[in-house]
Amino acid sequence: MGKPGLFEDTAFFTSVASLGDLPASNAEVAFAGRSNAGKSSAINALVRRHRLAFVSKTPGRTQQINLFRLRSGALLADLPGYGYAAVPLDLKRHWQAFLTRYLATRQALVGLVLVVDARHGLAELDLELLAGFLPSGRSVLILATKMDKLTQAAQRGAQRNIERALAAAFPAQARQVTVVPFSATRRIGVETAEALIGEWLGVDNGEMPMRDPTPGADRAHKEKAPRTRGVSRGPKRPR
Ligand SMILES: Nc1nc2c(ncn2[C@@H]2O[C@H](COP(=O)(O)OP(=O)(O)O)[C@@H](O)[C@H]2O)c(=O)[nH]1
Ligand SMILES: [Mg+2]
Repeated sequence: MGKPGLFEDTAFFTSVASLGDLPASNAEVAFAGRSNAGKSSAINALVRRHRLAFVSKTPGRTQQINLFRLRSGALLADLPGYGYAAVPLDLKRHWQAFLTRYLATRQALVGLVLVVDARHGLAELDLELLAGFLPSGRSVLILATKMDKLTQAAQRGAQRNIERALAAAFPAQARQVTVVPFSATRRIGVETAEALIGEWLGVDNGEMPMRDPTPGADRAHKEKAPRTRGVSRGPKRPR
């Protein structure tokens, strides 16, 4: 005990509804997934706060990027959910295009956390998102969440289904993707997810790029870019 955790003291930072309003960032981890998959709940479980990210009773509501700031200065981005049936088609297209552009242009992005309801597995839109992101060479963590709703045997089956679908769709990029069984309510997979995200953010060696290479990223905002500080004592990953 006594080691400050990666997500300790995480605080709400800002919300943006357009990409031009994104703040400067040195390192960012984005949470994407279908509407209602459990993105906000996963963030809350990781940061050990009940209501930091807004958990919605009405699916399809989050239509902005909510950003949270870690003690290290890195940002977590809670992205708008996709695929909710009741959202009008042109609005759906708008948000899909928005996500695609965010993933393609956000230089600070070190990795993508894709939150998937383990009972449903990977949906077409999840595969499309991965197809757009994996060629960048960056890492993906798939949180197969709501595992608490499945029996032990069904949990193993759900994970296997996701891994098989990945291997079939992206045979050359399998090494970029890690599937972790997860539950926000039962706190399954929280430590594994934290260790992996910590690795992406370089908290094990305290190294992190200090400048945002995004063109014009510091133009719109007066805020000082978040800086790393005291992040060298993150949890070591078992090898
Ligand atoms: N049983 C269970 N319910 C969950 C879990 N994660 C999220 N939920 C529920 O699923 C619904 C959608 O969660 P939310 O985090 O708002 O999803 P988001 O739209 O992806 O951000 C809410 O009713 C949550 O309480 C989980 O791990 N287990
Ligand atoms: Mg949400």
